[in-house]
Amino acid sequence: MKPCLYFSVYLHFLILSAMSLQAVFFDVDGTLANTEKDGHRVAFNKAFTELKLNWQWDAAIYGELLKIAGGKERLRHFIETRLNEEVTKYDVIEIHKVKTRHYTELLKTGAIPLRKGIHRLLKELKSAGVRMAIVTTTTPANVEALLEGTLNHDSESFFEFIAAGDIVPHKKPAPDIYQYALDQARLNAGDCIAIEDSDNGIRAAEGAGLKTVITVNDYTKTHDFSKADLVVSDAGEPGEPFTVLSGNPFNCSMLDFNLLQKISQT
Ligand code: XBP
Ligand code: MG
Repeated sequence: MKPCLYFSVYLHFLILSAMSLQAVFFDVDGTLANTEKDGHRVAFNKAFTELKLNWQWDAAIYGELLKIAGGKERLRHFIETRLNEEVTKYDVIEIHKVKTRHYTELLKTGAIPLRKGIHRLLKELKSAGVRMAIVTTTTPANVEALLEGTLNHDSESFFEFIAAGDIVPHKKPAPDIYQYALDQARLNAGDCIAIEDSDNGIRAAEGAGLKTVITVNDYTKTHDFSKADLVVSDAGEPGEPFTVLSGNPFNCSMLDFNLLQKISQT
C-alpha cells in the first residue's frame, strides 16, 4: 500500500476512535425497571380509592392509556376520552400528588427491581469512563424512590444528573427532555446513545438526534422501532444472552460498553 494510503487509513482509525461514546442516557419507566403495570398503575388505583373516585385501571386499560406520556397528562386524557367529562371537574394535580405518594412509598421498599443486566451495565459503563444520566418523563421523586429502592445511595456515583418530568414544557415524544440533557452534559447528540423502551421514547431521542437502543417490554413490544439502531429483549447478562429483535448486535450477546461503542461509531 502507498504510504499516503497508510496515513489515510490511520487517520480514519484515529477519527473513529476519537468519536468514542461519551455518554449514555437512560430512560426510566420500562427501561431501568418495569415500573408501569405493577408500580404506576397500582399507585394510580390506590389514589383513586383514597380519593373515593370509582375508577380502577386494569392492566389492559393502562396499556392503552400509556400512549400518553406523563401521569397528569394521562389522567386528563382518561377523563376527557373515557369519562367524556370536563377535566376542570377534577383536581388532577391533587390526584397526581396522591398517586406519587403511593408510588414512591412502594418503590422505596425495593418492590420493583432493576431490569436484567441494568446494574451490570451501569457498573461497566462507569468503569469505562462513560458518562451517564437519566432522561425521563416521570416525576423526579419517582426516580429517586426507584434508585433508593434498588441501588441505595450508590446511584449518585452512576448518574451525573436526572432530567425528569415537568422540567421541560413538552414531554416525550417531544425531544425537549433529550435536548435538555444534551445541553446539561454539554455534549453533541452524536457523542451519546439513548436506551429506551417505547415509541414515545424513541421518537423523543431520535428527535434530538441520538442513536437509540430499545429494550422492549410487554407493553411496548409491538411499538414501531423501525428507527432504532438495535432492538433487544433486555440488556442481557453473561450466560443469559438477549434476543435481538432488529438491528446489528455486532456479534455481542448483551448490552455492554463494547457494543454501545460500536453502535456509536456507525
Ligand atoms: C414514563 C411515563 C411516566 C410514568 C408515570 O416515563 O410516561 O409518565 O408513566 O410517571 P419514561 P408520572 O418512560 O420516560 O421514564 O405519573 O410521574 O408522570
Ligand atoms: Mg419508558
